[in-house]
Amino acid sequence: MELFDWKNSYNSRKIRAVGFECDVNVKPVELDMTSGAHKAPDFLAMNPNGKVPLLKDGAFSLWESNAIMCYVASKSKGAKLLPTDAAERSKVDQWLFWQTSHLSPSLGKIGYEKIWKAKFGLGAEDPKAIEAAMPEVDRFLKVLDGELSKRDWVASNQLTVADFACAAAFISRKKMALDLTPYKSLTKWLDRVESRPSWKNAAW
Ligand SMILES: N[C@@H](CCC(=O)N[C@@H](CS)C(=O)NCC(=O)O)C(=O)O
Repeated sequence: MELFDWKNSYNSRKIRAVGFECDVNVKPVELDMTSGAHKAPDFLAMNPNGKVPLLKDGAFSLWESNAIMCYVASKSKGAKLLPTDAAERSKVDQWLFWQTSHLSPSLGKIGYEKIWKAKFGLGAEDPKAIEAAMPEVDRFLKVLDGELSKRDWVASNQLTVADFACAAAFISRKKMALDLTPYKSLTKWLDRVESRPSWKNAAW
């Protein structure tokens, strides 16, 4: 399997971590997004969104990082990280959808101001935009922290792909000046995920 990605992409890191965790070989192929490699016709033919990550497994290709994570996990012995019981699996799906619909879009507004504007020359950071985005960030951090006060892992009592999906959203928390100290259960969980060898191996 080849994973077309970019070293700054938090979406790619979680897929590589799942590959290590599940002992599935995922070979990274780095695209230089600053030079627009993700908009080249040959890449757009595989992903018309012009976005990374993109997985190629022989003639099969797949985009959307959480779908890719589940595909990689499903290739492991016993589908590690993906519960087979319908109710447990639905809880994993619930958190995967929540991460893409709520957690990452709210954090993304801060990331845009604090990181991406400077990286792509899109103007100065706007403190008012950050202030306006914070209530939504706090709202969802509270949800995650509250659930993690009841168990060690996001979706169930065992580690699943949902932990990698949610943890990846916090990769740039220092650059975003995000203070997680009020969220005690969340920070302990983040430490549990980030101390796994799979997570460390997935770093560029
Ligand atoms: N929902 C997508 C988001 C992918 C995404 O936005 N990727 C960013 C890099 S992290 C990208 O390729 N941006 C380039 C663009 O939007 O043109 C996923 O989870 O894979």
